[in-house]
Amino acid sequence: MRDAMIRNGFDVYAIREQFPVLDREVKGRRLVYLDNAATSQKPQSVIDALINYYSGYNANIHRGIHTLAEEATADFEKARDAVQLFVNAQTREQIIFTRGTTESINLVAYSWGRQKINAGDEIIISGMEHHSNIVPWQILCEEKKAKLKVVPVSNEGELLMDELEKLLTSRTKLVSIAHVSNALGTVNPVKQIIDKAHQAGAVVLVDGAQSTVHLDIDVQEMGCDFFAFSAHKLYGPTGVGILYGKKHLLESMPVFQGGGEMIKEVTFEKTTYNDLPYKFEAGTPNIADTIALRAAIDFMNKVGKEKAREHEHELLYYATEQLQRVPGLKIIGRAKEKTSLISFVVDNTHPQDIGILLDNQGIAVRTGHHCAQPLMRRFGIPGTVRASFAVYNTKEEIDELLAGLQKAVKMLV
Ligand code: 7TS
Repeated sequence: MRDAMIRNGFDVYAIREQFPVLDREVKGRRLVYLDNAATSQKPQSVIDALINYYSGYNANIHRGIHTLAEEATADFEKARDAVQLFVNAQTREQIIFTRGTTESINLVAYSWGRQKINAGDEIIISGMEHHSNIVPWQILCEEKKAKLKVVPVSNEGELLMDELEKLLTSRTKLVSIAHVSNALGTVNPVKQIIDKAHQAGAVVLVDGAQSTVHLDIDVQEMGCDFFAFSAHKLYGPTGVGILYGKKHLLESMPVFQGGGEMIKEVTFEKTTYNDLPYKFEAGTPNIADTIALRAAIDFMNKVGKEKAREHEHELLYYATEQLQRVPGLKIIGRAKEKTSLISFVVDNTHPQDIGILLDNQGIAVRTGHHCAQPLMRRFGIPGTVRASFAVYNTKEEIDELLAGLQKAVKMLV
């Protein structure tokens, strides 16, 4: 088994050594961390980047002329360049740092949405959205008397594309859709969705919170108007998000928050605003964590997305096969295209009880509605148990999950 996970220059055990937390014990057992869709663990290089910043050149950026401020500013802006390359944005000005995917989506809803959405307009989302891609649009629609429409989900957990076509009208101003579902793992056909939405004259926001770590992201090829994601799901720190936008859209959008950095000149009579991207980055940003995001991108580039994906797919297929051996287990979400995530329920058990019994064996999974309550309602369940795999997970860990589950189910049923 060990040899099966080392090949083509990919060595999962060497990767694991870069993640100090994977060595710890939980409840007397070595940690098996399978909650990567919530947040991934961080490699030593990311932790070092944080320590180096705070111990070597902590300073506020863009303002100071002293050496520390110059060093911090240079590294902060290098992170922007790294993100630009990582998602293949046309220019660095189109990369805006936020606090997370949630804030990126809210920025678009507040700024673009308040300017462009009027009474009677329509916004389309899907039935598998995270609450972060539902609630900001609901707030906007309520305020503007616009209509929120939802693309339904099939029993397999795929979007019903024919229904999308029926929902698109000349009143559709925005389609905001998850690239990958956090609760099912479904990879949505975003390129097709974007083409159809553009034909109808709508703008498209892609929520890349779950896709960016697994798939190659090329925002130009994808053609999306906005793309939002979070550093903490990409082996980077919490508290940093990214919003990519097409330049003409970002330029025409009103400011989001007011404060320092986002201005050119302030008088009591009138304020003029800064250029992109600073126009949308009010106040002191999360300097340390943004700098450390670059280390996370370096880590992913070194591993190679293609190799990571191959490994994660192997884990997905292995886990899908192995988990069927648990009596009464039903996988929720059987899309043809999935990332390395399995959601499931087990007859006559509650997901939370399974989660607790797994934690007692050192196995970390997510249980509950995964901030996708409408999707859970669609499947008629209160929630699921979700095991999500990262580049450092192994087949041995899936074996431990299987054994842990069999034990838990025996105790509960
Ligand atoms: N969109 C999707 C598809 C997500 O999976 C998440 C977080 C968000 C948006 C919000 O990202 P944030 O970084 O701003 O919080 N998803 C999860 C999850 O599945 N479990 O915990 C957080």
